[in-house]
Amino acid sequence: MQKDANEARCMEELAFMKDFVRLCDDGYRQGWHERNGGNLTYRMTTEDVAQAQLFFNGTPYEWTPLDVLAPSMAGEFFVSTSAGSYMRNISSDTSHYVGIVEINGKGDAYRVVWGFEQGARPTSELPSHVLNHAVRAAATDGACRVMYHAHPSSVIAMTMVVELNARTITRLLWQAMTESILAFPMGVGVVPWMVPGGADIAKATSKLMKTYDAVIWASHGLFATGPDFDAAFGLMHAIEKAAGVYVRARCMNGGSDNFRNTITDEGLRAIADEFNLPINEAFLEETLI
Ligand code: 2HA
Ligand code: ZN
Repeated sequence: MQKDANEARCMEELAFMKDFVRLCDDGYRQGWHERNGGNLTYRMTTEDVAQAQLFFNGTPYEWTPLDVLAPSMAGEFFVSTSAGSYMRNISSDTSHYVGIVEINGKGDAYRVVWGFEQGARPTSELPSHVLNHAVRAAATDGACRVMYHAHPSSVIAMTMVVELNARTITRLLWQAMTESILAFPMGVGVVPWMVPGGADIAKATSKLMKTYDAVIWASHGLFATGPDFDAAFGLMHAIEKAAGVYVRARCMNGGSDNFRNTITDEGLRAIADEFNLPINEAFLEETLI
């Protein structure tokens, strides 16, 4: 990685930027990013910033209000997709559709230090991303760095049909396939339908991020987080896969949710025991001893 950084001739050649771009390509190929749907941010490490600084603009842009207050994110640098960018175009025109922003000392404004060429701006969901980063960083002792928003079909379809609460949806996803509880042992949060892009949905989401590393936006999509790009992408992938299994099973079952076979609560507990998972007990039925 160090060798890579020393030899880099531009921002696009740095390892964190390559990983960022790769996730955008992978997400597009999964079909999660119609038009300009979805967005991605990455909270840079001090080593990333040291490497990237060589390529920062001579003069940063003006400070712009964030519309939310995130004091713990003061001084942090984020890589972000741009508002209106199509994920399928990120890899071919990175300095236009991706940029790096610095958060000010109060945690209530940002300025662009690289990228967003030709007048582009950070994602419309930047307030959600920064607030969520603040909450997930606190919940993970600073480990969480990636915040990924996508529009995967099966998750969205599921929210049209099932009761919109975290326990119900988590249980259905856990029961659908064995991998689910391994991938999201604390479960998945759910925000009811809200207007996207503003402070209200940002606050509602960040509240849930205290408990969950993934949050569904009803009739819209999903936020998945993680310490690195693999973890965030993998979480998105696992949740959408489980939702896809649920949707197919329900279709095959004539629309009924009265399934012949699902993983029992006893089975879920056994997985949690075997793999020593920090499972959300409140989402399992109590056992009668
Ligand atoms: O278009 O996904 O939530 C970007 C979005 C807004
Ligand atoms: Zn969206």
